[in-house]
Amino acid sequence: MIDEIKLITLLKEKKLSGEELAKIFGTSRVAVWKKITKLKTLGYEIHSDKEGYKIIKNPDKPLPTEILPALETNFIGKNYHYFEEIDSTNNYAKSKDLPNGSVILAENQTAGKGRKGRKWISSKYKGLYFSIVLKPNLEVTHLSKFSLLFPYSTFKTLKEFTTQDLKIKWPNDIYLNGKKLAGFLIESSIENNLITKLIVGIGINVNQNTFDFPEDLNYIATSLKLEEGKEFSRNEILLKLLYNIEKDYTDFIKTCYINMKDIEENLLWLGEKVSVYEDGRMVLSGIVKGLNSDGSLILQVDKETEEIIYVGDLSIRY
Ligand code: BT5
Repeated sequence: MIDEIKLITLLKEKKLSGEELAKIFGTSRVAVWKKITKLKTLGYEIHSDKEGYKIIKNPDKPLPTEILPALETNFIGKNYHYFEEIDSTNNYAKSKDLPNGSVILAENQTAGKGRKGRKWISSKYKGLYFSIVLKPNLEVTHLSKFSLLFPYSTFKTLKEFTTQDLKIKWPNDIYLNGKKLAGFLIESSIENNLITKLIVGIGINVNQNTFDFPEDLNYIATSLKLEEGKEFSRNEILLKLLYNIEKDYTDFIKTCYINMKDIEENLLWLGEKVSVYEDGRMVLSGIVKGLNSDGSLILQVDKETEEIIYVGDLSIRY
């Protein structure tokens, strides 16, 4: 058997002949040739001449062969499932009993889900669409605070890639220059007041052009490329994000603390008037005042009255 990751590591470093590779892996030259052909179909550019093979360009696809050797985490992503196409990574994660920290990523989702039956559009090879399976065994009272951790970690990570106006839209979106850049679908299992399992679905628009979105999303959605005018490495973003989420998650499990003040300072529409909707119906409007320590939103509805909005099926709009 030829270990693909080892083969790729070797061929990124130097040129090696079919014979040398066959010797290293204790296999035949035909088997080596077959593996090289497979790597080419995955998108690796491989130069070959009389002296041998050398990888000259890696695909910017979050393939296991690119992600696993570069992961700097202790458990998130170590069990990594990559699909060219799937219905929904959250559905896949739910249908299997996967270990803590498993990551399921798809290049395309045919039934990508938003909250409350809404859809998430996943243009192939353009964004990052993945789910993380976590088994925190934390008291359910921490759930709304805990749910903010993932958008917050993603926000901090994406800050490293853009200097433009990046904001957290309570409770679970990230906006760039006033348009939606990322969305989160967190599905939880609760037993005896404990959060036993979380499936954290994350969708981030990275290299989409305007025509990659359906027309009705053009005023709502954006990508890093659309705002920054250049392509980004999805692999680099994914690797940093998994690292940051693991760090924040591990800290949270120990302390149940999240820097709510920092989230508050980066809230979309802070100090502005918004309306709150439930099932598409406006139920309240007021000025966004900030966040409580449990992650609920404070709205000033009139001079004397503040209303507290809890993370649920509500959404806010400008
Ligand atoms: C969300 O729901 O924003 C949650 C999105 C979660 C997607 C990830 S991808 C991996 C994992 N597997 C899944 O099946 N899902 C998760 P919500 O807040 O309900 O927003 C949905 C709304 O966002 C839609 O009704 C559209 O208006 C808009 N939308 C859909 N696709 C979008 C996109 N690619 N970019 C920006 N906005 C989008």
